Amino acid sequence: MDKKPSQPSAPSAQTLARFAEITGAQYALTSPEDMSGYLSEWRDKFTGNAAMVLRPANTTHVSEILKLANETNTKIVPQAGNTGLVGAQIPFETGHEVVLSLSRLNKIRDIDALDNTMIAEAGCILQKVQEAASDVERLYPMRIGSQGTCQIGGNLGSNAGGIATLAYGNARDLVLGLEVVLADGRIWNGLNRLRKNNTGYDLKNLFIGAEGTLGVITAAALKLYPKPMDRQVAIAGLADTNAAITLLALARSRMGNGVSGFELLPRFGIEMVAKHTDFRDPMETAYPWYVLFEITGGNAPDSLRPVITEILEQAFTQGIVEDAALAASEAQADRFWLMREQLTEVQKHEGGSVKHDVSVPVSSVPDLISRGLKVLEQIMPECRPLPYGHAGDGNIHFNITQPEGMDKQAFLDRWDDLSEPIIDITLDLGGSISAEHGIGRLKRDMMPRIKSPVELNMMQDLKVLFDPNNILNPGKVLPARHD
Ligand code: 2HG
Ligand code: ZN
Repeated sequence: MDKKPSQPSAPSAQTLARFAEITGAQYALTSPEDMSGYLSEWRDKFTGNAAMVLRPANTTHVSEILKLANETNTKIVPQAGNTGLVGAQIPFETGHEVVLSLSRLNKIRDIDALDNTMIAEAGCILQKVQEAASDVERLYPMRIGSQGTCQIGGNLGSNAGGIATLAYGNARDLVLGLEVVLADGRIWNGLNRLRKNNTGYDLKNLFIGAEGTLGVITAAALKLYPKPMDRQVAIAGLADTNAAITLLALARSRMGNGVSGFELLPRFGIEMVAKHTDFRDPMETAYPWYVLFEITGGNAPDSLRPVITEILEQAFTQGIVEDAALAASEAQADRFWLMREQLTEVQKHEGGSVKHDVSVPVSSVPDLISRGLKVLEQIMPECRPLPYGHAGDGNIHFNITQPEGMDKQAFLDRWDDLSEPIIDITLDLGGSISAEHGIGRLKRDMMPRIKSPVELNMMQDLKVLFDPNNILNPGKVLPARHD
């Protein structure tokens, strides 16, 4: 399934020496120990080999590296924080590719609170960007579980989503301009900071979400927002998933775009986090479903407290919500969110997990979940479904944890049996098989199924135009034309 790209040969010793001259030998890694952190990702789902890992210091280095790669037909795998979930940043097993790590390009070049913009290099850790914005009383709104390690280049390359998408959009919506190195080494300085610039094709949006297959993003002009004056967070217990969608509509009718997080979790999710972390269920009674939701805005600290209280009271009176716990302090609000973030990690402790990152129209979330659960019950009654996530965006991680006591590999060998019906239901509901994680290696071979020939051909034509020698992350995102 995971076919390797056509890979003529390993780069010669002479070519590798020329790469090392560009970065300096100390930043051209070749030993297995030095390279190991770049050759697999944290879940160990994807592992590979490389001829070298290059750690350039700046855009000029990246440009020289790509120029040489293009001349010598060396395949390049761009990598930022290495937290991606579809294997785009991991080389194949051949050992012929060169990993291009952007992590040393980690400067915030500029921040302008009046313009509400920041220019950040690709290797900046997301949390550093959030903190730099906060230091000038601004908000860079992207929030994802891996924010302490993921980097801006990867966020943009994968068009990452996360928990604030429903209020602020995906990575793509947070970018005004880009600096990109093209496959032949040319540098495009497109670091536009204008809010309005209607001058032809929108090139930046080709590179965002392209997973390093069209060019290497080295810096971005990011949008900042005013820092909200207040934030209120609650966990609500619900009888079913329809109630979640009704609660979302109710919260939005009061707060509009101020609903800045709306995450759905089944009871199993709460139990799993409680089992593996020090999180304790804030409600006495157990409910089948939970929503973790946040509203932000207001004009003073705690000014939204009466609003969230009213929303919850109204929801309770209308029978939408069974019970709710309102975070009593900032620290408790952080703990509620930490519980949600840890849910990704704790799945590992329960063995194998078949993962999905699907989206459907928001109103179809209950349908997706009930149809998915029914079909899984028939295929493997003992499996432990964990459909959770960004219900406010219609984006559900319909993950399936292995049955207790089952051999992990035996469970993972059933991946396609368990996954196919979830994909079928998603497509039947007009949904997408990748809402926020991208395509990478994991979903590449599904592209012909989900894209029309016309759409796929346009993408393949663009690839040839931008990267005629196919040196940039070959074998990721797009199947070869004659596959
Ligand atoms: C999340 O929302 C991430 O926590 C990861 O997108 C989802 O573990 C997953 O499948
Ligand atoms: Zn997610």
